[in-house]
Amino acid sequence: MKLEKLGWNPIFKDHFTPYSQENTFPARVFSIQKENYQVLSEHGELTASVAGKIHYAAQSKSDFPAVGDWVIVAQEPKGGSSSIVAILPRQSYFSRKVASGRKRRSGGITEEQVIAANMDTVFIVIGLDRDFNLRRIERYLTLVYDSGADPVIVLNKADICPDLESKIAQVEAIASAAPLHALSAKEQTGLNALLDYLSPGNTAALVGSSGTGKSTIINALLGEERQEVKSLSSSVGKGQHTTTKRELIFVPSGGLIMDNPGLREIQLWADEEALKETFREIEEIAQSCRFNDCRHDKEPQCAVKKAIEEGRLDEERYRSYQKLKKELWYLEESKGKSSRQTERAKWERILEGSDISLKEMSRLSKTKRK
Ligand SMILES: Nc1nc2c(ncn2[C@@H]2O[C@H](COP(=O)(O)OP(=O)(O)OP(=O)(O)O)[C@@H](O)[C@H]2O)c(=O)[nH]1
Ligand SMILES: [Mg+2]
Ligand SMILES: [Zn+2]
Repeated sequence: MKLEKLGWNPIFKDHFTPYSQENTFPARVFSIQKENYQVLSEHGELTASVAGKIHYAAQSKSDFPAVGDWVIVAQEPKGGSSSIVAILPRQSYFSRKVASGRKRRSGGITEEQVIAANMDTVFIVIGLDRDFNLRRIERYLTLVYDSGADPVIVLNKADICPDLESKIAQVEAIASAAPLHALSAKEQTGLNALLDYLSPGNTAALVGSSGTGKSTIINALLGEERQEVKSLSSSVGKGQHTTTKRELIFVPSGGLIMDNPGLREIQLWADEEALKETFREIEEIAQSCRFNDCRHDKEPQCAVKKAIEEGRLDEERYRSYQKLKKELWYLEESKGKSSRQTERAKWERILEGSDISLKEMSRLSKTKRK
């Protein structure tokens, strides 16, 4: 198998150079099951585990390999075990916020979880049924802009949508910069538009709520029932995920596509820049506010408020923007808190068995700083 077919490019090659030695080769992560990483390389498919040094250095979930990652595999001679010793820098990655750690219920440690790495395109799959929701599209768009991959909006289930034109217009009004395709995976219409993003060496991921038809789209592209699909379309919204595994799949056009379990309430993990991309027209309007730091609340001569009054800006959209912005501020705050918690845990580990207590250590380091 040629590495280029798996998405290998000169940038990855550069990153690989320092690792190049006997029994070490680059491979791409295709799927993950518990501790087992299914990878593909020039030597074909194999199962690898993660080397101890990755475990040791990991500060968060995002430091472990994700589906789509290019990794360095070291193989013991004569068919011995294989382990992943490094992850090559990601060229894009789609992630979400997760809470983990002992105090999970009360928020726990805020961590980033990488769902898909090194994607060229992320298809945001929205069902043209009860799933249809402009605010959800904005949330996904922000995450995809943040990932570095190109967002493409896919409106599925066109066959059961009585007002397709109106739905398309509504989406175009809030996401004019992203390509938009309406299709029916069930009736296999409109799917060809997706092939443009799936030529050899290209990788795309499907994201969206459960039941929007991600797996049905894959089956239609493959022309076979490879992925399990929810049996009743009426079960949409029941919260059960049909797909439970993230994995990369070759499509006949030569590209790779990644199926994902549906994400229920997807939590933002992004920078404010990504939000600005999603809401670029609001950012533009805000340029004309009298004050640079206008919060578009009660400030005089606020261009945003004026635009809403004059009907040039939809109030719902503006509220959505404010809501996501608040969420990002909150995220920044909890990131800081979590890194302090991680730091504390690290020091506890280091000081374990020594005579110095954490309190003392912290007093010492404070004195030093003065
Ligand atoms: N009417 C109609 N139903 C569809 C279409 N595509 C998918 N469905 C139905 O929607 C339901 C959910 O489809 P899945 O492909 O399992 O959805 P999914 O996004 O993979 O769901 P998860 O794996 O749970 O995330 C199934 O009953 C499909 O038959 C479509 O184009 N039109
Ligand atoms: Mg599925
Ligand atoms: Zn303003």
